[in-house]
Amino acid sequence: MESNRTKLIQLLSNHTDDYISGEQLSTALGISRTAIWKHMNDLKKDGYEIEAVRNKGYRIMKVPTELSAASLQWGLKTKWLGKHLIHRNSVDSTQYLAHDEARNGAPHGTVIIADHQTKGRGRLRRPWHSADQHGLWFTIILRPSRLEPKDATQLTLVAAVALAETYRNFGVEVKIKWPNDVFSNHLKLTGILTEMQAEQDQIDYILLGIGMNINQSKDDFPAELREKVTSLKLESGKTSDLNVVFHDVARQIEEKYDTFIEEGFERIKAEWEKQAYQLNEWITVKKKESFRAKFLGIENDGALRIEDEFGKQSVLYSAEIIW
Ligand code: BT5
Repeated sequence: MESNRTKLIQLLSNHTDDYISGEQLSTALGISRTAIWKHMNDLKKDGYEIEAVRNKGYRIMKVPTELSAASLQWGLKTKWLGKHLIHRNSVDSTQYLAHDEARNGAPHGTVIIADHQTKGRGRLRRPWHSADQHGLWFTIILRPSRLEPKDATQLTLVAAVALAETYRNFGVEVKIKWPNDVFSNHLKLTGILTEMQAEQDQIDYILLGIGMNINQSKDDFPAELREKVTSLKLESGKTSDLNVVFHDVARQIEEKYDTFIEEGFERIKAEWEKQAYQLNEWITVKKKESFRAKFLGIENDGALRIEDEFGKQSVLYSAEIIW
C-alpha cells in the first residue's frame, strides 16, 4: 500500500543531481501534473526546498532535518519497512496509535513515529521519557505469517541486534541487556517494548516499540533518570539528524527480521550473545526471592540461561534482573 506521496519521494530522491520533469512524474505515478504540483507544495510546507525550472522539471535542493513522513521516507532504502508511515508531532504513545492502526488493517511494516510522546511507556506500564525531537520514538507493525506466538518474544532480541548495528554505524559500541535494553557504558540508550495480538496459534500482529535516545544532553532527562541513561550524542559527541539515524535503523531491522524469518533464530542468537551485557558474570535474579546467579546465555527460544551458586542451571522466561 504505497502512497503516491511515498512513490514521489522515492523518484525525487533518485534524482538529486538532475531534474525530473512533471511529465515523467505524472506518468510514473499515474496522476495529473496538477496533482504533482500539489504534492510539491505539501513537500515545501514540510521544509523541502524545491527548485522548479521550466522545460527541465523539479529538483530537491534541501531536505529538512525535522521529522515528517516525507523526510523519514526520503532516502529510506528498505524493501518493506516504513513504506507505509505515519508521523505525528505529538501522541500519547505510538503503541496506542499502532494498536488502532493495526486493528484497522495497517499492513506489515507500517511505522508509527512521533516527535514527542505524552504517555510513552515501557514494560509493565512504566513511563518512557520521550523528549520532544530529541529521540526516535516509533512502533513497527509486523504481521509475520510464519511465526508462532510462542516465538514472538525473540523479536525483541532481533531488534536489539539490529539497534546495536546502527549504533556501531554511528561510532558507538553497545551491549545488549536481556531482554530489551541497549546499553552503552553501563547506561541505557534504548528500550524495546514488544506487544502481540494473537488468537490461539495465530499471530494477528506484533508491535515492536522502540525508543532511541539520540540528541539529549544530560539536562534533557528528568533528574531521576540522569544517572542511568545516555544518548547517541552523549556517547558519540555528535548531534545526529534523526532522519538519517532512522534510515539506518529501519534497514538494519528489516535485514535482521528477514534473516530471522527465513533462517530461524540461530544466527541472531549468536550475534546477540557476542554483544550480551555481563555474559558469564554474576547477576541478581529477582523472582519471589532474590538470588545470585551466573548469566550463561540465551536459549533457542530467547529465554535466559543461568546457573546458581550450587551449579544448578535453569531457564528464565520472565524475571527482573538486577545487573
Ligand atoms: C523499555 O521498558 O525499555 C521499553 C521502552 C519502549 C519505548 C518505546 S518509544 C516508542 C514506543 N511507544 C511507547 O509508548 N513505548 C515504545 P522498560 O524495560 O520497562 O524500561 C522502562 C524504564 O526505563 C523506566 O522505568 C525508566 O527507569 C527508564 N527510562 C524511561 N525513559 C527512558 C529513556 N528515555 N531512556 C532511558 N531509560 C528510560
